Amino acid sequence: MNFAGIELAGRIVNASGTFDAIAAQKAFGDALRERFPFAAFVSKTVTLAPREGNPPPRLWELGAGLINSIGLPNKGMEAFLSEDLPRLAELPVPLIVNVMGSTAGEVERLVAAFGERDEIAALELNVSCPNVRTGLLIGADPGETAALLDAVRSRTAKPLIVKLTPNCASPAAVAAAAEQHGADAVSLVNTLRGMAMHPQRPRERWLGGGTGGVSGPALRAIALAQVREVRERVRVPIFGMGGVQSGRHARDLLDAGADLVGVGTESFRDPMAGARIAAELARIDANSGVAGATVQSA
Ligand code: RRO
Repeated sequence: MNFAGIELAGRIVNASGTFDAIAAQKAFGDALRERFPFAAFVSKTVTLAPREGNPPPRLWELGAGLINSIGLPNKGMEAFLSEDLPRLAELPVPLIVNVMGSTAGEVERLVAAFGERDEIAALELNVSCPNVRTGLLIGADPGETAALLDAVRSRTAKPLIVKLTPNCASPAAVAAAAEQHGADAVSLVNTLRGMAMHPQRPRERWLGGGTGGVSGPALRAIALAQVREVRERVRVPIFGMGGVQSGRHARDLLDAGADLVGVGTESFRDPMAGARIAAELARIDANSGVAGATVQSA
């Protein structure tokens, strides 16, 4: 299948930040390359400068998912290019690099640098970040998102995928602004803001970052509704994700309007979940006579 100009062997891809392909390569060796669980690999968010991330604790388990408050720890653009890119380029699938900046100028530099690397198939713009000048969450505001795309679009010919946040009044309005200003695709949903109280200390919050992002099964119904709403507003392809744990969940997101499906939190339980879900989806499609369905072994 083709997604925004990228040729892919399947429809199941990892959600950014939920699968560390370099650590997995160390743990599983050649077996990972021979049976990579996703049809493309999306990196964790990369920023211009290195970042430490949030103080611990960074995770809280919910009955129906997880809250993370990781806070974007990463080695920064230069170290990513010199240390991580050569390893990620060895993966047997196209590479999508997720980037974030707190000004349009920062994102421009990231897009320009990554945009000229042949190892990278596409860029995902993580817009879940406040604009340091206006204080507005870029991805929560159609005008901010449009201005960001105006600044970066001409910096690369590679596909630009805008990762939408569910923490706003209308993800569909942001998607429409992204499309009108040159996005080749949109991805959704990122995590939904949440919080956990400390189990022992009254009135204290558990997470070092105060609040975090809710992922996992708790998000699935929200993802379905938002993907459907975005599908009704834009023509660009949609990379849908949120709480997918099975081929049935993936089929539901595709039926709601997604073209590609992300697996996130489920990979923490089982790193090969992507392969299982792809096989389940192929079986569901073969049994229901969906055109082009082929059953692959897991
Ligand atoms: O690093 C994080 O805490 C984080 C990011 Br950048 C994101 O986009 N979504 C999320 O749930 N966590």
